Amino acid sequence: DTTGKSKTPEERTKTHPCFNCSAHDYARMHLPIAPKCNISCNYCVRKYDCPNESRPGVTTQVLSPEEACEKYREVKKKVPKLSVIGIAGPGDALANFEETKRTLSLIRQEDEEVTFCLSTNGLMLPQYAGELIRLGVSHVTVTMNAVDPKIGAQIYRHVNYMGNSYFGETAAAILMANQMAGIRMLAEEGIICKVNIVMIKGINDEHIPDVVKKVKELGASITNIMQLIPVEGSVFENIPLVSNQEIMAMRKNCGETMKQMYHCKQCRADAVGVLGDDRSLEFNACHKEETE
Ligand code: CLF
Ligand code: SF4
Repeated sequence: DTTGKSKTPEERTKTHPCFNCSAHDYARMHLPIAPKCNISCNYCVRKYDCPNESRPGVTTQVLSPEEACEKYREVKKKVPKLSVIGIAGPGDALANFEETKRTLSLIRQEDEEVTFCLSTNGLMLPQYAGELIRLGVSHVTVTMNAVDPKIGAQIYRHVNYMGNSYFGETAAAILMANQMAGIRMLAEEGIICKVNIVMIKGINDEHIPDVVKKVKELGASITNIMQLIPVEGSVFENIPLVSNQEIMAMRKNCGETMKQMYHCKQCRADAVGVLGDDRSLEFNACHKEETE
């Protein structure tokens, strides 16, 4: 299967606005086909989009793979320089693997060129990395907030893996082992990996440089250190905010280890357009009443 392989992942980075800030005039479109999640992060409230790669407090309407493909056809006509299709929730892309696979396959049947990007918590990456590569996914984001299970145990309530539920340090250890193995597998195959890290005051803030060193060793290309925006009703709803200065200082510090992202817009799971100028509402017939 060579579909989508007309360009190498590096060539695709040239027109990927998240992985390359000089590609800012290219647009991406998220297809919200993945509602379920297989872990439980303490900063998450599941009636909203996954905050690992989304603006908190936004609820996206889920589409079927067929509806998503139909929407892509419409949007492609109206959005110039649409270069990237991303699967970023509203839950976890790989906790809904059948939908993710079907959506990407449908789109590839009618578009040989568009770049496939996907964001995940990484739990199922070792299982699906090979299939993602066969589907022509060239860019993957894994949200990885810790590399020490003791710290991870303060961030994740549980992990549902292979039919069992795990808690505490066991849960964190399973998740982290899979995130790390998954990133390594993808990077070895030439897939471009980004790691999102949610900076949580008093929990993982001092630990972030260690996370960055580890993911560099695994072969990731860039890290995106993000502010935790506390969501009402989540375990972390009262966590103090990390200031912009603190985020910038952390990125600068970690920039000595590897490339940092400075332009993330914490998009919706159905974001459409260039970064920073979201057109999702224009293309959401049923979301017209929603305010941002
Ligand atoms: Fe989407 Fe994410 Fe792909 Fe981009 S978003 S799946 S890598 S196509 Fe981009 Fe949005 Fe930040 Fe994500 S600005 S939240 S980094
Ligand atoms: Fe929520 Fe995303 Fe964590 Fe799942 S991975 S619990 S959707 S923040």
